[in-house]
Amino acid sequence: MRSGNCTLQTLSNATHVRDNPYPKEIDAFKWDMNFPLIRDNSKCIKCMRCVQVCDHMQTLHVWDVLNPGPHNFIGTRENKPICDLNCSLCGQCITHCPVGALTARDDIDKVQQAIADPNVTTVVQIAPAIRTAYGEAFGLKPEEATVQRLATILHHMGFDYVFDTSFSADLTIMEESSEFLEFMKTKKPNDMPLFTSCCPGWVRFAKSEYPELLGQLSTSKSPQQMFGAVTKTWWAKNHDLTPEQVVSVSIMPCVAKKSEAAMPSMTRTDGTPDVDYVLTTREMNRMMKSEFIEPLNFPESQLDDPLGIATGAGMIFGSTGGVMEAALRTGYYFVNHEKPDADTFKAARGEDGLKEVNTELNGVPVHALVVSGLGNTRRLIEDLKAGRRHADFVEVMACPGGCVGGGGQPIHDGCEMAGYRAPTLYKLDRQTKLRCSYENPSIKTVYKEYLTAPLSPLAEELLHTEHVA
Ligand code: HC0
Ligand code: SF4
Repeated sequence: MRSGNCTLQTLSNATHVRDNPYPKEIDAFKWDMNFPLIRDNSKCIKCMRCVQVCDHMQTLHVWDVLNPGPHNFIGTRENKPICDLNCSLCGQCITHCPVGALTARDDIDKVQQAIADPNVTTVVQIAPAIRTAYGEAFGLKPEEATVQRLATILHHMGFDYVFDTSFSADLTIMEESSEFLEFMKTKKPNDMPLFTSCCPGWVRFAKSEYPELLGQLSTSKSPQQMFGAVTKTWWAKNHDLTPEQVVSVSIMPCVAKKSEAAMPSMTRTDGTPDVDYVLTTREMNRMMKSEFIEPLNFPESQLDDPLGIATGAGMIFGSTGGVMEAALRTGYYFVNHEKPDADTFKAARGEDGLKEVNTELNGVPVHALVVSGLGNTRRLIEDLKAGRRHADFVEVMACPGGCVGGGGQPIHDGCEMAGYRAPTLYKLDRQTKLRCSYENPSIKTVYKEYLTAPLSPLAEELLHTEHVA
């Protein structure tokens, strides 16, 4: 999987090492191949990067040195099955591994089978952070790796409809901004804040580390899941399709999104998931390479209507601070009934691990915080609990820099890429005519034809969830 992008392979080639003279290490335990994160110890060179990243950056201690002595190896803490540990599935160990010892579960076959099945309609959603990164594996410049070019490629690969997760990011904002304004009506000054919940790495972290805070997490589903729910109901009905005839695929920069899609709370009453398969950016790139696709040979085309229409607010979701900025833009409109200057809340931008946005909504001061990286998140929560900090609304992203630096993104060994990718999203936001989620014409249609209004009974049923440990 990492052939051609493996530091050890590069060094071995340079030093003419062709064979491995050592016997293949026998795995100390059988890995659960259904888990979204896979470890192959036979490829591990014991560099300890996964241990360092998980311990120091994410403060989760999932990996450890086992069997101290000449036969030591890196494994899970206390050699426990990975699914029994508190792994957030942020995937940062994968993107920091210099070889291919850590990978994400490969779901390409299942997607290719769905594409080949004439009895189903395949729908694919493209996450905000993909538009900044997929071209890196092909040497494209950011301005060449457009989502419109990707739309043509995905159609060529056989997907029937190509849509945009940024559309449902706009939908998430409609629901989450409304939820926040309701929350502020009863919040007392020293109460804990409302936390965003669209990052499944953060939700997994909250469940294992701070279960007492789960009631503070927004009930609004993530854009990935809102997209799935709307596609298998409103959109399917409009196309004379039953939910079973639709296979919903998402392309995400994220490993944790694979587990989010499979959560029982994200399935329909008949037990089928709203999102059937999640591919990481790397998996999509492998699919493209297996079909000998040269992206620059493909022209740009528009994403399909109506779930392919997004505002700039839905696009900046892929960077730390983007969700908060988008939520405040629409929150401002909801209370003032006038369009805000889209740059009003720009204090949310930038790569810092913790940022503050102080503003006022309806004359009420609002103190919003934006945090990325789970170590930073743990420190912030400890400060909030101890009263050393105060906040009304907190955006949390598990990966440093947000999804642009996600664990499913292309790997450039030794380089942190979030700061390189995020500016593309902000550039797209500046270039987009509609920069606030409530302005999205498709969002207006879905409320008019189906959901009626944010937080309506149908919206609550389809677009909201409870977070339980
Ligand atoms: Fe993200 Fe998302 S912004 S979590 O980082 O909210 O993965 O890109 O798709 O769902 O939109 C990831 C990225 C998404 C979701 C959106 C959010
Ligand atoms: Fe996934 Fe984004 Fe959260 Fe990372 S920050 S775990 S990529 S949703």
